[in-house]
Amino acid sequence: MNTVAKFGLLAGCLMFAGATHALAQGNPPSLAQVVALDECDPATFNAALGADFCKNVALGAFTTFDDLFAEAAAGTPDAKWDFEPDTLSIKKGTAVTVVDQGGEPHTFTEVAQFGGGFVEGLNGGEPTVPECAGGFATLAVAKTRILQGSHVEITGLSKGTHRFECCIHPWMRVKVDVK
Ligand SMILES: [Cu+2]
Repeated sequence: MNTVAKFGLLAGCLMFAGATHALAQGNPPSLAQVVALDECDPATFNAALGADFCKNVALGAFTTFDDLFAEAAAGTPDAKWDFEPDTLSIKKGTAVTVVDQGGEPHTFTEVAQFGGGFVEGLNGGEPTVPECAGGFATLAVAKTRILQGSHVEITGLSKGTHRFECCIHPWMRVKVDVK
């Protein structure tokens, strides 16, 4: 490639970068998505927790009910239970939508500090955080529940750092920085 061609390519890249930047400034994103994932094994979860608790289409990627507890107790909670992404940086006014693409229910509960949820056997020894205490018998916790295939939208987040975790699987955590 000769020098003129190189320069042309560079200029094109710079113009493209400039255009992208302008677009980003003109249209700030109004919605940021978080996905909740799990790979619960329908056979063993439903045997333990009741019919239709786990509606996952696991396609071989499943974790059994007993294994999930064993992994959590060993301090290596199952990474297939996950909120993605783990951190979000958004502008004030942006809504956060959380979609449960897993097979079982989760919660998206704002907590002051990360810690254990309300299922002691999944806490890996961490004490239950106050925001999860009482489980679904507590209205405030039940309101943060997300069922399989549904989503919740979090709006009105103030500037600063917000922490959300699942009160059932407390290693599912998201930090949202609002600027
Ligand atoms: Cu969960």
